[in-house]
Amino acid sequence: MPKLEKRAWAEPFKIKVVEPLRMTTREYREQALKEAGYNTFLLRSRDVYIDLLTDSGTNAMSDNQWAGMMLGDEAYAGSENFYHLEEQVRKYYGYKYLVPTHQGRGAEHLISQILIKPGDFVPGNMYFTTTRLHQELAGGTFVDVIVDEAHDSESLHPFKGNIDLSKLAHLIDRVGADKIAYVTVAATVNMAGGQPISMQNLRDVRDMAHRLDIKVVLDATRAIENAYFIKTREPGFETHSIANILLEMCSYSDACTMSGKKDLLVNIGGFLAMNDREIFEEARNLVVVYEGLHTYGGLAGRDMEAMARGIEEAVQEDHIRARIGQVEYVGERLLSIGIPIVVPIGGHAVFLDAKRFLPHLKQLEFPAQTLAAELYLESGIRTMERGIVSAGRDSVTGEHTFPKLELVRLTFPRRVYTQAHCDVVTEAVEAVHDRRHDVRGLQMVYEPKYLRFFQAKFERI
Ligand code: PM9
Repeated sequence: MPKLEKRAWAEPFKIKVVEPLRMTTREYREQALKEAGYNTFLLRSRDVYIDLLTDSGTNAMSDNQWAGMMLGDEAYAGSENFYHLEEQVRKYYGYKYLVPTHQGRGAEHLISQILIKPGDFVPGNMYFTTTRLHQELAGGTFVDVIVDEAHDSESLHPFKGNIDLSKLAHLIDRVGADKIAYVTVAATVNMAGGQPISMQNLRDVRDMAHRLDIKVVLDATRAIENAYFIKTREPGFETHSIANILLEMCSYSDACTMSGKKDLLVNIGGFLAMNDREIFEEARNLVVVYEGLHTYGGLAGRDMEAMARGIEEAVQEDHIRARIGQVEYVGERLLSIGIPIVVPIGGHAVFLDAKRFLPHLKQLEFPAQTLAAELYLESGIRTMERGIVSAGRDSVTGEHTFPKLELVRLTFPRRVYTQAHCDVVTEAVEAVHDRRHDVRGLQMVYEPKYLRFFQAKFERI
């Protein structure tokens, strides 16, 4: 008798509340897509069947988190939930000081304003859209110092999020250490395909930066997913707990920006955390201008409570194994039918390689934007472009930047979709792949000034 395949990543929860999904016809979707200017960000959520746009704020909270929402202390100042969150951040991330923000970009705004002077450089392991924009708005120039393998969707390097130390050293030599505002280190690297950074690399970056008195700021948005990859891929960490790996990762940085909407299993929330008292004083002062008082930073007490509880759930081994296991399941199924995706499979998403999927389209015909639109048309599944539209224009020349990676992200919200949904997704991708030669590209007909991917509009060529 043939043996059943083992399902080691089965979900460590059962479902208590459900939300109905709406299916639509192809004709309906054709119209909806046209009205949305072929931009999946402009679709109405009610017109989407399986929503893989993002894992940001789309997670299912646990009964324990919902119970915590009822304990929201909505005092303007000194909310109990702030102190709980502060205690949890100290325990699991290890930083001394906490400033809550409404979401990750609130924290990016504060740290950029505090540490960047006009003319400074900010090296990092590949740009992220909101992070880079805040660095530029503060007068800085982002410089990508990630390893070359990160730009190659077929490289099997286990830590494609690593910083190339020689690129970093070269930049410091060229501009001088006093012109480096800080090193920004993302774990995992979203735009590279959810790829992790190794502990050894984090240690080396910290050593190089600290020798020259340069600060390291970690983007800890998906650091718990990164910790899972360190545990499963980096020799010596097999028996360490996710919580301990996370603490060690954070110990190699001076501060972190955090979007709690990802790892921390909430629908809204973020924070800036740091060890330096002076930076804390400035952040605490600035947060009242942009976000809210330093004990709520734009969040309700109940949101802080949900995030405090979410931290503890997020570091559980069975949770993280199931979360990444689901993404791997989809990625492996797609690989088995010859679909070009970024390998190794990332933590939060499977990334289709639109350049190899639609090789007949030029980059200015927006292959990834086109593929995301086609997937929606085919199946009602919503995904996100991560290619030339997301990369935007050069802040100095105003020209398009042409990223090597032209990707469509199938992003999995945590604890939301079932394995049957995963199978529907792979079938939909296969159906578009079967008719890929007939797919025509797009032209951009409206382009907003900032973060154009959110609101740009397109027409079929
Ligand atoms: N990431 C995502 O879908 C949501 C917005 S798309 C621009 O992947 C990192 C690594 C992120 C991130 C958001 C933020 C900003 C910072 N760093 O969205 O402001 O992936 O909470 O976080 C999105 P907020």
